[in-house]
Amino acid sequence: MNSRPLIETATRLFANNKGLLAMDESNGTCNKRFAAVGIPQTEETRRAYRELIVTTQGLGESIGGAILYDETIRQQERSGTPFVKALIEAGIIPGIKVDTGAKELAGHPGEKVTEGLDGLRDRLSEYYRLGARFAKWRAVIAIGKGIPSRGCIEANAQALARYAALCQEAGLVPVVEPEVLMEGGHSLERCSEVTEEVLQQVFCELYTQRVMLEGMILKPNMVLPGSACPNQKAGEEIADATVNCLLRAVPAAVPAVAFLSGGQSAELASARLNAMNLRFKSRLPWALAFSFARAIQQPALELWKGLDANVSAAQSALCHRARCNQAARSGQYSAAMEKN
Ligand code: 5MM
Repeated sequence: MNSRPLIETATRLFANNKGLLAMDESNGTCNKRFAAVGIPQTEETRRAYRELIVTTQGLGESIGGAILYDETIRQQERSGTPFVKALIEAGIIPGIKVDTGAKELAGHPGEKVTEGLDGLRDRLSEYYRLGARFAKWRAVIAIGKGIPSRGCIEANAQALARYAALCQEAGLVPVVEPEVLMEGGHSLERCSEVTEEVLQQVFCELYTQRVMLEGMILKPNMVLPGSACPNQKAGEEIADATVNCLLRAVPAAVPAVAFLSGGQSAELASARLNAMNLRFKSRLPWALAFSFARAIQQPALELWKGLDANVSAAQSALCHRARCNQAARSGQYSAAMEKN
């Protein structure tokens, strides 16, 4: 394994307070998001929407990498320019989601394990040839009565580590995403306890599978009360719980932690990331960044509505959210940014 290009890619992704844009929704997820705002669900509308994103002027000033889906990495602009080329010219490194989805975990009702290891070595080398320089795999952990089980945590952590080792062998930086879901009535403390246990198991497996920590990215959830928990918390409490949990579980050799947004509103996700950097930045061993999908894209998607006439307004909204999150990386985001 040649470590230098991996370390260089991991560094470039987050230079100048940039972060990642997750635009890797599988067709099912993308169609669901389109249906919710009345956009027809076809290959052409998915292509047109992704063209809107990759042609957004100035996006590369705040986005260092974009995570694509298998359909998207092979698509082109109407003019014939491949999306990968457009991203590279905008200064954005192309990435690719390589898991094949979370499936029911046998013997564990209500729990899932992410699949996609079969044939992964060959798929990774194809994605490298297509221009990807980093990859992503998401494991999903639910909190509920008696769950998560050790079986679920261990199966997902081992798959994440095997994926990460294969990525590094292929010259791709692995983004390791163990997502503890927000859904449920659990408390902030319960989310913290589960997130810490999951992260510790993930790093134990990454170590066992000989993954080079300097050449990977962690994409965790923020530590939050469940979405149905009556006791919601202020941004400072969430910042403290999240950073303290990460400090206990994430080795200092990891270059960056890039959060998923998980269904938080765009503004809350920015404000919480900002609070973490404001309160802790000088004391952290890793960059605290973002790898949001909904918290960057949702306002743009709602404005676009599938119409050419709305492309420019949607692109402005996309750029705005990317800039807000870039500001949050240095504790410079404020509610006033939303008014301008
Ligand atoms: C958790 O989802 C990831 C981050 O998105 P949010 O910031 O919206 O939480 C995202 O990369 C995710 O993996 C895709 O959007 C959805 O992927 P699937 O495979 O479910 O279509």
